[in-house]
Amino acid sequence: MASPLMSLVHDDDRYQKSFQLFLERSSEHQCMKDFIHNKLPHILASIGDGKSHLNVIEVGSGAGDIDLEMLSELHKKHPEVTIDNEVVEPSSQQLHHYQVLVSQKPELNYTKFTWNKMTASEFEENWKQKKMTKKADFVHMIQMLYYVKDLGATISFFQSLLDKNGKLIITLVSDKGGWGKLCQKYRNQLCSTGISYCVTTRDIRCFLDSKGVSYQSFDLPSHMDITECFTEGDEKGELLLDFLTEVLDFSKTASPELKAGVLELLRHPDCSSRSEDRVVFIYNLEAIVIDEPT
Ligand code: CQA
Repeated sequence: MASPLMSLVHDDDRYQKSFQLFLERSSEHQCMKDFIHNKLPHILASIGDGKSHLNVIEVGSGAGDIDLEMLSELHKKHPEVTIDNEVVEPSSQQLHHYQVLVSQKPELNYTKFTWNKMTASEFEENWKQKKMTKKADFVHMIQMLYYVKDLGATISFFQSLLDKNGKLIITLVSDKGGWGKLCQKYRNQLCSTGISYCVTTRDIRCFLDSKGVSYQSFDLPSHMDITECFTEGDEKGELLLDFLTEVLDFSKTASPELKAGVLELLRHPDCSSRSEDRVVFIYNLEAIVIDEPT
């Protein structure tokens, strides 16, 4: 019997390496930044309702670069207010990067950071245990809901923390585009590791629709150069394939059939476009904005 595939998440060194290469080869951060600078200011304009202090919760902040850009837009919209920022991130390495970043920016003195080195569900547990009554004006979950067990419960909990006029922003890959196709076709083979789940914004929209929660949605087109994935034995191609499939050493551990199938899907016109001699994986991120507390 073939040995089960291991999740990339088990090997933090390799995960970080392949994630960094993914960021270099993709427009993901640029597309997030476009959203943050062009759309987010309007979304943030109505939060707070004249308060002099705002509470922010960042769930799965990672190294904090995207989070600080969002914080800076919040500050631009509400320059007079102080901000209490709860950072929730289980990786001590990522949290450390974030803390270093903050220490290099004295202009962030309008913000008090509280570092929660824990998962979203541990944060929820703590919050309930301490019977916290604090409400949040702005909660965001950027590219993190792949890693939670109970999508609906997690969204509902953070939504329940929203104050009047508060906003909850979720981003994930959309079901439209390459990542949606990969998920749809290989859910059973690639998502059996029980650490991350094949969720797309379609799952979020279905959940919110079933609860009658209204939301706004923004499409954020992105792409990724995956040319190297098609050169057998190419080190960078293998790192990118690991990120795409979230399988540790995918090229070496997947069955020949699975590997051939995934490569074929990746270069299919449904998933990628060809420009000159490059293969470019086309996908969408989607931002979902919820603005009603439960
Ligand atoms: C971050 C983390 C994960 C990302 C991302 C950014 C991701 C895609 C794009 N940007 Cl910070 N992960 C992802 C999304 C959908 C998807 C997969 C990975 O389907 C691969 N699955 C196997 C097909 C993993 C369960």
